[in-house]
Amino acid sequence: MSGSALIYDKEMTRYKLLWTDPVCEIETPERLMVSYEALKSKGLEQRCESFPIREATEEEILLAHSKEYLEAVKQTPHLSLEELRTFTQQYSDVYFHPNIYHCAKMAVGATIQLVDNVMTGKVRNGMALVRPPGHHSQRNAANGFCVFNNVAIAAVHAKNHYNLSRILIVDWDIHHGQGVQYCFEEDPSVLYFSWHRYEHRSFWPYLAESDFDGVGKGKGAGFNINLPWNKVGMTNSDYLYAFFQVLLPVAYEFDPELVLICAGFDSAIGDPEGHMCASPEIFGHLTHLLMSLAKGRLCVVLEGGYNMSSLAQSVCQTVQTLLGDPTPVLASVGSPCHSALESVQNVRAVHQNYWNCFKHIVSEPITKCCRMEDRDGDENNETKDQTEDIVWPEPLLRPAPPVRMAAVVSTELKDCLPEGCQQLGEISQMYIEEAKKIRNNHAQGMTDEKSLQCLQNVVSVLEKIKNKEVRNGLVLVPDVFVFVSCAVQHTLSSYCDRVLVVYVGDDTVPLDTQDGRVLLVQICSKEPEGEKCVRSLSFLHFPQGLHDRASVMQAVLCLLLPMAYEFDPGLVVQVLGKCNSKQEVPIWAQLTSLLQGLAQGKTLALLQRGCDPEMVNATGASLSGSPGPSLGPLGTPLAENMEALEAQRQRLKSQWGLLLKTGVSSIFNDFAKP
Ligand code: Q9C
Ligand code: ZN
Repeated sequence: MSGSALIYDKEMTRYKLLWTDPVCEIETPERLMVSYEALKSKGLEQRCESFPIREATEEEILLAHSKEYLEAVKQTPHLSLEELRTFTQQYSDVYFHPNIYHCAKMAVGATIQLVDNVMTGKVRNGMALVRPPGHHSQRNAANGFCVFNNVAIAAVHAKNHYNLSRILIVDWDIHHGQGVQYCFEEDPSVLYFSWHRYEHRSFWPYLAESDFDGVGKGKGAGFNINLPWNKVGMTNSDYLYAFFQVLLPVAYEFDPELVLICAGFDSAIGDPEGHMCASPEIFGHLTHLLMSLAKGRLCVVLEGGYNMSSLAQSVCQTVQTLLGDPTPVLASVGSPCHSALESVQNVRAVHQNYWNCFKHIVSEPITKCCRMEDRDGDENNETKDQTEDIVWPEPLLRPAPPVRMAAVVSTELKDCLPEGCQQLGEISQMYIEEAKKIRNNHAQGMTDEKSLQCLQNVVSVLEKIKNKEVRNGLVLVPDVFVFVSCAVQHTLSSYCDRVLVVYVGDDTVPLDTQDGRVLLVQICSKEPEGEKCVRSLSFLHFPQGLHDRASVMQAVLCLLLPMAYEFDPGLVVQVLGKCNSKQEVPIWAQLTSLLQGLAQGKTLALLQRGCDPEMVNATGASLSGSPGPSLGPLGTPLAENMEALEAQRQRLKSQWGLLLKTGVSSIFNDFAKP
């Protein structure tokens, strides 16, 4: 199963604001036109599957709205201009038009079509480009440019129609989707995550329930996660920090069967509403990080986004990632700002009773305070023009190498590899010479012909990656340690500034990490001898073993990925020793998929010859772009493992901004006075 759907119909551009209203003037037909045109001009639209669009039925609309409200909206096509204005006035920040009811039915229909095509396996994922947006609309009310709640309706539809019991909704729009929150606040089968500009309740829609302590009600307590941004100007680092330290740990623990995104791009740079500073490329990464959940079933649905170039670029970044192209380059990822650290810590603390992944947090009761330095004042008075003057570099193209993966495995294992995987043929004389040179410099002990041949294969794969002929490589080698150092040395001397090595296993990896160009992260169950932590070497150590998936995922999401993103390698080398058990296959596969977000997806996997064929299979599948297998809902991580991880974080945090924590007074508060 593969392929991405793009659901769009020009009809949804056929309504607009008919009178003067400075609040609503940003919501224009152009928003949809520029998004769609950008997808076409970048050749992305042509690569997606298109499906005919339909209006939602009344029955479907009633899944999230009252009969009275539907009947009222149904009358709007027949109202005069004056009557429309009056009708509009009963709601906040929204306008009506004679054709908006028709468009709103199409927006819901498009979203349901997307969900149906994903759920029935016609495509793996997709995006619906719709207007009007949906996440502010409520059972009885239009609100914030929204008429019907597209995503909420589609979630209820998916629950009913496919008997789903766990749906994740990620709302990365810069406004709080209070309509979605209200719809599911008592429902534990729909986990709603929203980040939003809040500024201590001084930003629209000014609701107390948008704060971090809005956790859901009754049975749904814990299944609503609000991350308020109390300052404008949040960056890529803040967004990634929120994903690594809040959303992803919870999402993996929840183990959704379907992921829906309320994809507003008013959270990107240049937006007159959001005033944030995250680049369009970040949406490529946010999308990628969600693509390994729910077997890849991911439905992206447009919400806001009011700067035409920022919006169009962000939509393209999102769709290109859905299609599986290499993830974009991100400029300088580092420490989140203090306000973001504080918000994140508050959310984690308030959710510690609901989520195992936050259980280990020791914190004092949270007190809401409005920090004086957070009151910057004038930002809200900035005009639209000022934000439109902001400039940023246009995202670079993300060309995909013609071959996604090249592999060198023994004949018996060939069947383990996915289709389309290139088998390495003749090795050019140049690489044979190069391999000899490397052996002479780094592996004098390697004397047998077979090993030298294998080294030629590794060199050949690395050269193909360098020349952009191939994106990933997988090689089975006789001795991972000898080959990992050869591979790293060759890469550093020929084309990369930095290499990330991820090793799963207990033995000591003989790698020279002194010059800071190699970051070695070792996932192990035995406490390593000697130095436990220098900048370029870190041990994620699990004294109670790697079978404790909850702890391992926590380490991957909250430690490994943050360090890796900050390190920003030019190549990832994944190394797997022999002694790994079948049990670890799903974790390794997930890790492999997630690491595809680094180094524009360039990975060399070195597997010890004789390792489990299922490992070869899973690695090949993940490197080819298959979503990792589900890990099942994660249980409680073992205390001793978590303590070891926290100790490691304490050692590492001075070097990696994305590992910092603060906000509450606790023994883990990195900013507490000694
Ligand atoms: N600064 C969506 O993004 N408030 N709706 C405007 C003027 C309305 C946003 C206030 C914002 C609604 C889908
Ligand atoms: Zn918005």
